[in-house]
Amino acid sequence: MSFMEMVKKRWNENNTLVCVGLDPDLGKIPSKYRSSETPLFDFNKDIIDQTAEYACCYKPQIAYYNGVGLEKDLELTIDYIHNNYPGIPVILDAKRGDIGSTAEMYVKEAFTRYKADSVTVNPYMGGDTLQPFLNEKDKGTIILCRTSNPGAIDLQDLIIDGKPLYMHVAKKATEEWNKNKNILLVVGATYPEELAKIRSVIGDIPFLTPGIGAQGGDVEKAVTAGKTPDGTGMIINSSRGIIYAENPGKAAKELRDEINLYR
Ligand code: NUP
Repeated sequence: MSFMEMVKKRWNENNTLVCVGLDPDLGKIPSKYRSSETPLFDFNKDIIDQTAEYACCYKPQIAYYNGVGLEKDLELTIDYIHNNYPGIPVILDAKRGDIGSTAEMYVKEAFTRYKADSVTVNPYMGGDTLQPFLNEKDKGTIILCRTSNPGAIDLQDLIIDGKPLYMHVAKKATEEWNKNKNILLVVGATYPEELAKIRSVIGDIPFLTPGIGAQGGDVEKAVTAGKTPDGTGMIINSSRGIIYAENPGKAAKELRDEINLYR
């Protein structure tokens, strides 16, 4: 089954748009995990077992693993999800993007080495650098469009030919790059007006929407602005807000329920 089909099945059968971000920081996880040889995996395993029922996707950010030399923990985490919760797809958040021959290696990294179902990419270098990802028909290519951080305005909002740069990204993604129907767009929950503006030109292309929880995005505003007419179309991520909650399962359930109020 393709990434897109897996996500749709999860939205509909499990009635959840929640993406659990697996961004464990060695300095922040409980000390009982730190003596293990695979501390991040052990921590993630407990988070996954508590949140699986409420998750439509998991999203590990690669820097939390390779930044500290614990790539093995990332491999074990993705294997664990596939083996124990085969209906839940994994998004590798790596924001890749480079000339075609290098992009081919990034494709190997995401889909052969880590066996992710989808990967985030940066479109700044242009369409040819996205093509190796887009050629993987069954995988998701999630393109940065309007990010959740304050500095998103620095470049993404620059007006070119009467429209902000992020609208050009949305238009190209919809009209030129989506031949295999495997594109999604990153649009932050912290910018509901932009979510609505982009939704108005892209049809049903799904959003990956981070910025809920620790970054302060408003669930009601984000869902109302970003959903598709059938009340889906969004993969709404929370990382720190779930993994460091006193009860991660409860936090994931509460986020699912809050999102569902506005679908
Ligand atoms: O625009 C983006 N904003 C963002 O926070 C695009 C992203 N991929 N992210 C990622 O989402 C970020 O790298 C982190 O992995 C997650 C948000 O984490 P948190 O603020 O929910 O803890």
